[in-house]
Amino acid sequence: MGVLRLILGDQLSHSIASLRDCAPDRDVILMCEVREEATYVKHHKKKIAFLFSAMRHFSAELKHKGCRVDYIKLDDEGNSGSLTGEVGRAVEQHDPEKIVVTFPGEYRVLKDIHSWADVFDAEVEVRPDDRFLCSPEAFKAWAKDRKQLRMEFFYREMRRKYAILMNDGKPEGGQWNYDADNRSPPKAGLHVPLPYNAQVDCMTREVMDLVADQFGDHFGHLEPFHLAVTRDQARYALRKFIEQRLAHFGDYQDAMIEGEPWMYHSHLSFYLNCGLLDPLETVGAAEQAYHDGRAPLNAVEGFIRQIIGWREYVRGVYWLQMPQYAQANFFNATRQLPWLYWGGETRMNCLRQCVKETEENAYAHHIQRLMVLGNFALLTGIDPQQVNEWYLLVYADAYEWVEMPNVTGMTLFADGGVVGSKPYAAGGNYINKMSNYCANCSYRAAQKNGPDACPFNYLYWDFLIRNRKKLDGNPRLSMVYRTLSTMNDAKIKAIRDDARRFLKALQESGKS
Ligand code: FAD
Ligand code: DLZ
Ligand code: SF4
Repeated sequence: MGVLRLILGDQLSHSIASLRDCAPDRDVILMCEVREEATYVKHHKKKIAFLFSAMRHFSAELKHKGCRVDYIKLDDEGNSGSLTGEVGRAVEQHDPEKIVVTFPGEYRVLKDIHSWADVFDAEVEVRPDDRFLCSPEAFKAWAKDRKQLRMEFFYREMRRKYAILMNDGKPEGGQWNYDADNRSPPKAGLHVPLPYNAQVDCMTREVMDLVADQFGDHFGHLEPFHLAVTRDQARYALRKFIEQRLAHFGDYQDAMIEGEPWMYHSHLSFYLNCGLLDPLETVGAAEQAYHDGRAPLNAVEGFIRQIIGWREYVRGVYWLQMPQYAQANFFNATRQLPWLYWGGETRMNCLRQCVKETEENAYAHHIQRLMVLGNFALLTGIDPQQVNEWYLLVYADAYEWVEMPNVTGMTLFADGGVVGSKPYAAGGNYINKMSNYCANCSYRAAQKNGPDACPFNYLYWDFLIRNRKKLDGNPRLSMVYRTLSTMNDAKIKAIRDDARRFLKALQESGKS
């Protein structure tokens, strides 16, 4: 036999490097549903159903093109339950001249792949994942000798290199970044378009039954299932985003409305991250909408920055910092993840809404992840490893390369400032301004202390007091520490007492 080509669940791209020179008459493509990948963290039921269904559809497309695919279903007899086990069975069955695989999205999988040459006594070729615009090596070269890895400068290089939104070597419109025009609070009566809603076909239904049967104790709802599972469907979702949402993407990027989980976001991360959509085709569609006059520059630039800026940047940080990044804990935070992250009762309406939507959709938008769920974890000092595990399993777009820098770096500042120049800590005022959650909350957003005060208010100052030694030299926090130093002893005592009382009750309400 020829070559054994392994395609992982987040490598569902027909143009992926490991398929490029495939000889249909000699090579075997291996795809496998394995228990280990579904349970090394107990992924949300909808995430497993999404990936298994997308994998099965992709395998059917490959077969339709004439490729030979060994597709191992989760409940197939003999399924060993792990990627290494399945590669081993395929090597035994086919005796390939070599194994080809594309660079994976998680360090733990890369380690396994690197062991295969010895384990199977076979040549293993790991090809670069050139679906990304910046390789780990190129990022390392960019990062070398820089004191700070600021995303904005990285982003400008990507714009120049790929000639995106550029005009005669200058940024379109004269500025690199239009965030000053973005991020309005939600307006009353805003009409948010309905999200893309895929039809559930027989293949997806079969997978949903399998997931209900095998992973019934995992977090999250399977129904309703709304995600695209083929490239054609994902491209349709992209078109719908461009037509219906992109124009307002910038304006309401940070806004949160109760009962509106989707807002004007694209909901394309599911497809970008598993390979159904290509980043360049996605930003190309947005840029075209700008040139056609269908979306303003602030929206289009903001959207493109998320994809060629943040998305590429966090991947670069992940591969630059691993494996020690997984242990980062700048604040030595040790609190257990509270039960409320699993849907446990809480009086805090913002957290209740964001957890409920996460449970239903395996999705929450960026500001819900960062400024509600993440801000709470930061201020209450939850153990970063537990926070990472939660984010990795609850979101259908989560793979470690993208999840970890967003959690450890951007949200928890557990890396001490690799990603962010200061922690994204905020009191209730921010959530009150950017959402309507506070109107339905039993706490009072404007109240600073006492049993009815919004917990974010005193937890914010308590966090700054507790971590003063680590933070007060940070120039970006000098204003807040100056404000803190004007507070009298009684005020400080009220903050500390409220925080202690709240954290004790949180602890007693049960842990994960
Ligand atoms: P949009 O708001 O429409 O943005 C467009 C695209 O830009 C996204 O699809 C995504 O590909 C990219 N993007 C935007 N922000 C980021 C970012 N910070 N990092 C990387 N890509 C970005 N994103 C994931 O894809 N997987 C994760 O596991 C993940 N975990 C996160 C955890 C935390 C704590 C935070 C704060 C952010 C996380 N993000 C993650 C980033 C971001 O929240 C999601 O990409 C976004 O919410 C996905 O929804 P969307 O497709 O509607 O995004
Ligand atoms: C997330 C996931 C799940 C739930 N199941 C599988 C699987 O059964 N088979 C597979 O090849 N990939 C799966 N994945 C995606 C992998 O975990 C992903 O490829 C690695 O995390 C590397 O990014
Ligand atoms: Fe959240 Fe505080 Fe507003 Fe309640 S008052 S919704 S806890 S920010």
